[in-house]
Amino acid sequence: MKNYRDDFPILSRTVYGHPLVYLDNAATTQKPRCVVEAISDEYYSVNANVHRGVHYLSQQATDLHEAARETVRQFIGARSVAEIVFTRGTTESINLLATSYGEAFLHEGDEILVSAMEHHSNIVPWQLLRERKGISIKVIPITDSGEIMLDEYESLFTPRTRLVCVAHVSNVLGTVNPVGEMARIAHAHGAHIFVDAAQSVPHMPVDVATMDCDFMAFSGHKVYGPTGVGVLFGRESLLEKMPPYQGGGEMIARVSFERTTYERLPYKFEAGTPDYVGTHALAVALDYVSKIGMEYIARHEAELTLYAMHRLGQIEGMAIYGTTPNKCGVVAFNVGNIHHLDLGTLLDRLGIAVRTGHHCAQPLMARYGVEGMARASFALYTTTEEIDALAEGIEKVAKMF
Ligand code: 7TS
Repeated sequence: MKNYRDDFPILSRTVYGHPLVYLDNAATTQKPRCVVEAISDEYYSVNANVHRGVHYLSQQATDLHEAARETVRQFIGARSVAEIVFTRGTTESINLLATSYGEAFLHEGDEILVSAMEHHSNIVPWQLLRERKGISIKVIPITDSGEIMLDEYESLFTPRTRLVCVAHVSNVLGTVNPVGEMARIAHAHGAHIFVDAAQSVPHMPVDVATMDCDFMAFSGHKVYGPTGVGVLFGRESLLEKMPPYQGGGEMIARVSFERTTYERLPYKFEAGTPDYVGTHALAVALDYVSKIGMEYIARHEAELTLYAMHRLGQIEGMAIYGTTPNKCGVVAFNVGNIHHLDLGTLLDRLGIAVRTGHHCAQPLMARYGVEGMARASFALYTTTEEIDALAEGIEKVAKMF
């Protein structure tokens, strides 16, 4: 693996006098210089609101914003830019989907399926919808090693099942779910499928056509892009039937007090001034990883994950959650009786940044009978030396207890 660390200035800083070992990439990745500079360059030399102006700067900003949509389209293999809705991130994408899809397609007594390993943002919006619409939510169970139980999954379908909501990659277990197979089963039962790709898009090639999903979402900040911008992909034929999520400027064709008509896709779902600097910077981030190669990144991170599973697995008292070989980028664990918060706090003193707690997946914590876990998560710039530092750090901390 070529050393890309020099592209990320923050990686050379120290924390408490130690070189930073940043292993919280599932929460957010660091930003390469080209992304940070794209943001400041646009504010310094282009900035103007998009879509509204005839003037030069507005057109230039609009061109960058719409070029970003095309970059995203290519990156995820969508058919048309009409299928690429810009949002604030995965969470907003799912809230948009739940609200708008729910309005168009779900009725009292309908059922949706949600896996046991979902992030709260792929649970709570569906519960809010349940309160509004009287739908029911069924949980797809997982094995102890952290895999979806496919037979059980299929047996959950009834004639009332409308939608499956599943993470492509779990933010805790790292399991890569068989979303293509799950889509095939969903479609065979006349249901749609939404794939939460927040933890897969940064780590592997993701193609909506290959997955054959109906909807998909990801966040810019987890794939080396800026915060505050994300994507909802939806099949054009479905988005066409769905009502707007929010009302305002940008999303209308014509407004009168008697009757308002909406813009064409995807603008119907993009009320208000978009984060047009963020979308451009996201495109720069996607170009950056494309140039390195998503296959290359996937291979590197698969090696790191294997190495980490092996190295951490040797530590006395180590319990790793998510032991399927088909996992990527994340290792969640507890060590002996050490509280995960103590473990994280003491590792931090050594300059090692891991996340601790429930990882916004409390039902999953309940599934494993724990209150929380520590979690190390990797990125294209992570090295085996950093994993060694983590293992040595854990061993040092464990001696204190
Ligand atoms: N879905 C998954 C699978 C995630 O991992 C996250 C964030 C989200 C949705 C929400 O993304 P957002 O960008 O809208 O916040 N996951 C994490 C995490 O694991 N630690 O911090 C945030």
